Amino acid sequence: MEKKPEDEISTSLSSENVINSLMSNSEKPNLEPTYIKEIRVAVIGNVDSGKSTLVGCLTKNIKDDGRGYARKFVFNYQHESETGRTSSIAEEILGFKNHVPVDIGRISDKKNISWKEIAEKSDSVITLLDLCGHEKYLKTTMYGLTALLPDYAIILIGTNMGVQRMTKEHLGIAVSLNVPFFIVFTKIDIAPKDIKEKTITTFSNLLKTGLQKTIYNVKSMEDAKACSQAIIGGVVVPIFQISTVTGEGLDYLKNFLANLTPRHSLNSDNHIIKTPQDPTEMLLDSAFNTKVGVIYAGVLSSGKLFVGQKLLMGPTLDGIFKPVQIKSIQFLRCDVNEICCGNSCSVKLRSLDKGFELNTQNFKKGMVLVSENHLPPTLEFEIEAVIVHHSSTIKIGYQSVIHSNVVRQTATITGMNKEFMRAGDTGIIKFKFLKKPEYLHMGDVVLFREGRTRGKGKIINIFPFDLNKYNEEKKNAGMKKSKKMLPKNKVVGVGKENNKEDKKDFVQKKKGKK
Ligand SMILES: Nc1nc2c(ncn2[C@@H]2O[C@H](COP(=O)(O)OP(=O)(O)O)[C@@H](O)[C@H]2O)c(=O)[nH]1
Ligand SMILES: [Mg+2]
Repeated sequence: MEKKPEDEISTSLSSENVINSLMSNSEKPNLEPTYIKEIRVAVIGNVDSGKSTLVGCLTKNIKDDGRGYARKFVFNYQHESETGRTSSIAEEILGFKNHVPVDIGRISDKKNISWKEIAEKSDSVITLLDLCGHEKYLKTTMYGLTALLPDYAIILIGTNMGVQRMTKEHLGIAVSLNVPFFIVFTKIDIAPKDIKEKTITTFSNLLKTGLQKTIYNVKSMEDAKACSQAIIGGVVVPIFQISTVTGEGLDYLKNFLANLTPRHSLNSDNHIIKTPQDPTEMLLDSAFNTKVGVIYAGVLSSGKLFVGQKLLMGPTLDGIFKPVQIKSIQFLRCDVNEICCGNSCSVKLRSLDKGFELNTQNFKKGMVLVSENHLPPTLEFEIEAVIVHHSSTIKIGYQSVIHSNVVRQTATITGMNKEFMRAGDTGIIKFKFLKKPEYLHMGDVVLFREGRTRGKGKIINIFPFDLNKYNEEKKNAGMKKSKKMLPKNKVVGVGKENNKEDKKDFVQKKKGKK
């Protein structure tokens, strides 16, 4: 049965190629773990703006034909190739040695071959995260931006199409998460001059007046290099004008990417990635089955990870952590013995608890791998919030989907420091998760959304989680539910038949037969 790609990052990241790669361990040389620096760059923007095409052109060193040629090398799924629409998150890498792009050899969409070759030749790698532009997949795009901890974001705008609502939505998420971003106006080969000027002016004004950014139009290789440093503070927004069909502007963009610095190495306060000396913490974004067992992928946000290391995995649905051991690690599809924080990787684990089986069913979004001295999981937390968009008022009892790093779960507002909040209001909101305790960090950014409602905040309080109280509450809730499910004077099973009969009756009545 085909999985639902929009729902499962687990199906989209790495999957098939990682699996094959992990299965043929003996054939691959090991990589020096600290040798390569990885920089994750999220590609966002409206559907059809050219995101997958740009990822294909940059990573395969090809030009597009304007009819979907280059994006074919990027898609994860057959149905994506057929419809041309990205519904999952695809990753492709671009390697550099001494800030010069490495020769990728033969073009291949087999990531095992190409990634390994690139990794072996490079001293830095840009991982491009091709996200979905369609509104239908907004939750996947939001999850990609929060869970995969991108260092930077490219906001792509089809110059011929103008600035769309989804472009602004994606821009808002990048700003809320403090991810420095740059703008790429693409398809300049087919944009009429007046539309091109209007699109660029409208968006530049939005950045300048709406967000107080300084924009910089990149027009030379020197500009590109200078901008790769200037972007770090998040104030300067470099702007590129390109065409993937004629190739115009692509060299500047490549030179800019070649000189970017991983954000975590800059010790910026608002970045979640810690140092290799801190306790280990890996934020798991996906789990997938392979012939050799389940593989977990994620970003190492703190400390180091090494083969043989004993760690804890959780929180489970019951809010506990289970002991596991690292069996193998892959970074850029290559086996490594050790890896430092800041990089994404996939791991194979061994359960050290006989009662805990490692499988994709008991993997839940929000799980982490941590050392023993980890933070406690929590059900309730407080944020300093601002309501970005809401049509009426938000009160106690309001429910919303919470995004914070790998956490994505619905929560209810259980407390507020004011009676209600409207769009533009700030205040302190207390949330309680509906399904399970989560692993949160003080100071981390939280985004919440429901329909068109958007809010953001910073975690200022995490309430200790009481396992006994939680289990008691769950038991009570379960009892209430089962009582509700068996209403008095009703025999389960027969009701169904009665309903069928009722329906038949109703239809016959309507047709005037009775
Ligand atoms: N003429 C022209 N077409 C482009 C350019 N970039 C992308 N396209 C075309 O635009 C269409 C949409 O591109 P795609 O990458 O699927 O957009 P996405 O939905 O943002 O990923 C495809 O048919 C591409 O061939 C460009 O620079 N010039
Ligand atoms: Mg796409």
